[in-house]
Amino acid sequence: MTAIAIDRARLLSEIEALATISDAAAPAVTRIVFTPTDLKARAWLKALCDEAGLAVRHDAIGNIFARWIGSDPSAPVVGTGSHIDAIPNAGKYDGVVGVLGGLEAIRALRQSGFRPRNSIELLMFTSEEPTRFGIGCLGSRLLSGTFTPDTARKLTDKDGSALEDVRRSAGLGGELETVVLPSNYYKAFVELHIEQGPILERQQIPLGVVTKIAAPASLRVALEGAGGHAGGVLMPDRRDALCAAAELILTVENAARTSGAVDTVATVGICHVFPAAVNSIPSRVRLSVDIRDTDLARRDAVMAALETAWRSISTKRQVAIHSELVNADAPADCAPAVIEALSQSCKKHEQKFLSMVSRAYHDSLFLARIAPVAMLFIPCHNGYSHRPDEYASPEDVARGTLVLAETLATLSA
Ligand code: HGY
Ligand code: MN
Ligand code: MN
Repeated sequence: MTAIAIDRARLLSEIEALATISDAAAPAVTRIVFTPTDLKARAWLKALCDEAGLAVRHDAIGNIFARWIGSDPSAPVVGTGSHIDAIPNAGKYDGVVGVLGGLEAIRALRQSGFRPRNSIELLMFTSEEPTRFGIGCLGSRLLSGTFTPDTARKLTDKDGSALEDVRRSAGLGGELETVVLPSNYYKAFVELHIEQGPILERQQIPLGVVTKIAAPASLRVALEGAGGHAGGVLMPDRRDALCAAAELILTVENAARTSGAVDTVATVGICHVFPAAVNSIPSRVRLSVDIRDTDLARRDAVMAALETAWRSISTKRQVAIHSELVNADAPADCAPAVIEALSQSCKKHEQKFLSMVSRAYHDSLFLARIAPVAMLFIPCHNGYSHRPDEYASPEDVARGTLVLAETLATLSA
């Protein structure tokens, strides 16, 4: 076996090429699951995996698997991968670094003469982002059994199109019951990803070994007040849904800021106002609330405190407030053996690394339900992500890919 050599130029040109398969003008990237653009990107990726000599398949929800068959094809598989769907007005590295870096890691290992005992499999997960169907990690939730097929079949997008119809129109046959994997399918799973935070860059450390993935929760909140003429209804008579929403939004921010821990974060990312007319009192508001923490009990305590705060807003303002839980997932502890393999790979390549938590959620959060997982972070400039100026340097992308390749070799030898 010769030294592992990452073809940086090829990898970076593939990241750039994928970024052009987008529904937004560069430098933004938008690639929503099962849109024509997403299907084009999937076909492009499959062609690359075919070219690399991998055995490519997809499942009923569209997760793509590209396998390098090992000398013991029946042994549990070593997996790597991430997602290529992108939220509106996103960047070109979120998820993509883990998919194309994973592919490059496999190609570099094949080139080096390494031969795995355990098959090594690249995964591209369907719909890591919640944009279209309201919940993230759809593909990995179904793979891990975290989500039942019946629950998935109830999902519709904002146009009312059912997931079942959308996936079948995208050419995905079979039943969702066939997606779940047995718990011994993967020996280990390693996901390479940009940090989506500022810590590595601030501390000038080139790699992060993730030991824990935060617990995400999200809710939909509907507020129902009374509309009316902006001139004719006097203030004491109003039940303004947007003013109630404004107060509610500040309770979300305040709850995260005063939880006693910096690891509690909360965001209201969507606010739809009805009728949204300059001279009409808002009668209805729809909000999304995203709450996360590395500590499950603390996150749940914040959620309970918010429900109490919202009830008092509702009473005080005579505005009905209804919250619907979309997801409340447990955090994941990464597996010591995979953390160790990543740490040893960093040391072998004389790279400093930081053990850290992931505040973003990832498909690894759900793969952790059925396999030992860990993640490898590379810095992203200013921690920017989910915005067009998301940026990871060629050196950092290549370094992360090299350490990933080394780790895959260690785990599959
Ligand atoms: O929201 C997240 O943490 C992920 O980027 N979907
Ligand atoms: Mn993302
Ligand atoms: Mn991501």
